[in-house]
Amino acid sequence: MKNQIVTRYKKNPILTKNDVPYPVHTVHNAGVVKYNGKYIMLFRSHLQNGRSIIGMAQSKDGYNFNVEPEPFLTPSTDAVFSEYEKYGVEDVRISQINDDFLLTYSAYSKHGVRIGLAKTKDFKTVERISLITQSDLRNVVIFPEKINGQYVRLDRPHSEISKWAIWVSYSPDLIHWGNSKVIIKPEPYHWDEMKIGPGATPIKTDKGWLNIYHGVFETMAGAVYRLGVALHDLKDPSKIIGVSDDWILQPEDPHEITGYVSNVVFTCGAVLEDDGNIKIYWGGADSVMCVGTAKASELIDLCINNSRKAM
Ligand code: BMA
Repeated sequence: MKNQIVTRYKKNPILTKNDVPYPVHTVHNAGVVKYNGKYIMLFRSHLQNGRSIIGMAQSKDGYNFNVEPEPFLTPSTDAVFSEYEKYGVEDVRISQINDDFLLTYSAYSKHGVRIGLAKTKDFKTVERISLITQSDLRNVVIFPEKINGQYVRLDRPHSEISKWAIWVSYSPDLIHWGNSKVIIKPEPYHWDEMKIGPGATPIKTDKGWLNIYHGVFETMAGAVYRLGVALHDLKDPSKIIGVSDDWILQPEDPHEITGYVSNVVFTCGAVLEDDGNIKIYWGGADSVMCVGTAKASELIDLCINNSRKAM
């Protein structure tokens, strides 16, 4: 077993608050996608009131990003959405289906946290579609194609009687979701024993959908957020082919260990390149953005040959 599955980019962090031309305190938990030969990053930033907005950065090589002068998504003023976004918008995931880029984000308000769905074709204008969950759910990630004629998403509901786990739901139209079921649960006395949640938008490979997720372990010094990987059946993503027993990334660099929230690596986006490498993007300590690469084949191998039980 290789000790380092993810090779960190030597010049991490790749984006910090100092790169943002408007006042923010953090840059983290970004969804990333390739569009028109460029990498588009939608990152979260804390404002000085502690609430979050979403900014956009672009890059030609996936490592050097330039931030747009204005934020990309801020709490809505439209009546339908504003009631549920007053405390901020967070942690965007991007899924391309045909010409549409679907954006799922956490919408916070005094009513709890829900998931908003928005759509863009060009990353210039963005249209909100619907709030697609009640409270409390976070970390909703839509698969980047319809499967068996349906949209499919990974969910992470909150529960008081069960450890927070990864679920799946289906929709005919992106608005109405159902047939939900739990598919991966935290493993007791394990690096992800406290809670798990979907991370990056699932990546299609010939062996299955790669799901790079986050798992949390509670220590005497607080929670540690790490990344793990699971492989889902291509035709039925509710079927888990395997879940790597080992994490693939843990906080190790100084900007992952110390920051707004210490000991956190948290992903919302990864990009598969033509050479079989995956660029994984993660927020370090809820403060900065980092990137590293992993071979798709090695992640698949971990899921198949080093698997723990999914449930
Ligand atoms: C989770 C979310 C993430 C964050 C993580 C670590 O509950 O709020 O956005 O990165 O905690 O603080």
